[in-house]
Amino acid sequence: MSKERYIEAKQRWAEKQKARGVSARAVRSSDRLPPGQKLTDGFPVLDLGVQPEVPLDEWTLQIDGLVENPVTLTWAQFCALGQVEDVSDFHCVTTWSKFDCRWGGVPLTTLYELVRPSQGARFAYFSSYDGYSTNVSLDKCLDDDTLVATSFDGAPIAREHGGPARVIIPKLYAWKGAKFVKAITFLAEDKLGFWEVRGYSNTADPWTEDRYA
Ligand SMILES: Nc1nc2c(c(=O)[nH]1)N[C@H]1C(S)=C(S)[C@@H](COP(=O)(O)O)O[C@H]1N2
Ligand SMILES: [Mo]
Repeated sequence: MSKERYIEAKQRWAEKQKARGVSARAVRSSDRLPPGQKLTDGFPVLDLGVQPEVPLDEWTLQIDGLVENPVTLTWAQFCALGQVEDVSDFHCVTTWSKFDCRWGGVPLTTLYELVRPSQGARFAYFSSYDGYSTNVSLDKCLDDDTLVATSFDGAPIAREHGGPARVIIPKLYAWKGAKFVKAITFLAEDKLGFWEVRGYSNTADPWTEDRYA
């Protein structure tokens, strides 16, 4: 199941690159604003009140769990992986949306390929340097627009927006994208993250206003 999703995502990515060039965004409906959302020009900051400072020479990204090849990547090793840029919309559950965010980073599919999750892996659990966590089923996040992003608008992601590296999953509400990401764990069974244990929806689909469980 996940393997198929992964291959499909890689195919969509290749088609997108071929058709539109590196920084073009996916085709989407003409009505881009999900129900109940308001468009913002700014970029609000939402976090737990802690913006951890992680020096690049101390930063690592651990990818483990139900995988054949667990890794702990240094910043240099992470940056040596193929970087892409993708433009996507950002929808926060508190009802603001921001269009055309230009993120650069490493596709989740690349990391998936690197660690080789076993057949039984169906969920990803993301942990962050500020103690945050969130969980997503691989069916929803193994997509061509899911990135572990290190740049925004061509510049390193500011600490307040989750630098050095944050997860972007554009098709879900933004709380599913871990800022200050520290680890990605592939799991057979779902495990709820920080907001998910506090009543937020586990599936987080902006188009069906799937906000709270
Ligand atoms: N590590 C971490 N990641 C996080 C959060 C957080 O508190 N800590 N908040 C989430 C929420 S609710 C949203 S809307 C987005 C906000 O990202 P921004 O501050 O860049 O707008 O980050 C998500 N990722
Ligand atoms: Mo949010």
